[in-house]
Amino acid sequence: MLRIAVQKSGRLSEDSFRLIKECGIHFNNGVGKLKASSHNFPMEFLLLRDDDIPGYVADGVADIGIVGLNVVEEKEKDLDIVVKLGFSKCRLSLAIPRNEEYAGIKMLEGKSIATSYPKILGSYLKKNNISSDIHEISGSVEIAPSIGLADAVCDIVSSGSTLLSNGLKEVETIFTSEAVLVGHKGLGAEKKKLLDQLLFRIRSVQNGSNNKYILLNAPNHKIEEIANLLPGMRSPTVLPLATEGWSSIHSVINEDRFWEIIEKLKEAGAEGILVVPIEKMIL
Ligand code: PRT
Ligand code: ZN
Repeated sequence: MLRIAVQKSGRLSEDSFRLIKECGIHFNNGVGKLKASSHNFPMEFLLLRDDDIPGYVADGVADIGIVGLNVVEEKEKDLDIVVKLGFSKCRLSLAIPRNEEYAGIKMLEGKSIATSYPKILGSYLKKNNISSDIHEISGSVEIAPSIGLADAVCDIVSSGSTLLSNGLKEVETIFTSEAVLVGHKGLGAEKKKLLDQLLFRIRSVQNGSNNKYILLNAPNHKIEEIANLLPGMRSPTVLPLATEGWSSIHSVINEDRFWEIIEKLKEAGAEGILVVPIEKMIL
């Protein structure tokens, strides 16, 4: 049985549970329950506050966990970062009152900075040879300057609207984060095998969402030119159309180069281009 620690409710929960479901692992998490188990994969779920996840995994109470890299870094526990999950992306940034001129990081020398991330901030300041007064608070960091508690803040930013509506401006990004799968160091062979099975499924889901299935029609004399634009998993599939002299070409293209390839395909004479999402992609 592989025990996974997942945030009970908060910004990581929905995407964590979605990923587990997309991996084909079913479970029932009744309202208010702190534990759940799957009936089709040997996995047990511990539903926790995100701050507790690194500790539970480091101690081996949970074998693996899903948590923000910012929390992993701040907690300084000895863990394996198994795979980055690509959701809950955010950054930890320094911000000062909007009406103040920013003259570089040196201006924070001797100033007070409110944060919930004293360790990450402390090591950033140390690296930059700055000594500031770190004021640790657990929430609502953004109001600290307006109530006179601190000169600046160091907080998680996503869209930036919280800073803006509190009269602050972002001046330095000190850490970038996303959700990660963490693992206990030294898992036994049985658990390692289950983790490998889970990782195989996660990679298939990730490959699926990073790629699109593409179908298009082209005159036969253009097949070679078009096939060269479409590397596919091996090479594109070419099927004859009922109309003489035409074929249907099928392939897979990466999200990153999607629009660039579509433009080139059109120039090369492709018609009736269809693009379909891929649920899973086994490589
Ligand atoms: O209850 P529990 O302790 O489990 O949860 P929590 O309240 O401590 O954490 P939660 O659910 O808010 O966030 C969990 C994780 O999501 C964080 O550790 C980050 O890794 C990630 N994440 C992604 C964020 C944000 N985006 C985010 N925007 N965490 C917090 N915020 C907050 C930020 O603190 C600030 O107050 O949102 C505000 C800024 O958002 P913008 O969009 O206005 O910039
Ligand atoms: Zn938390």
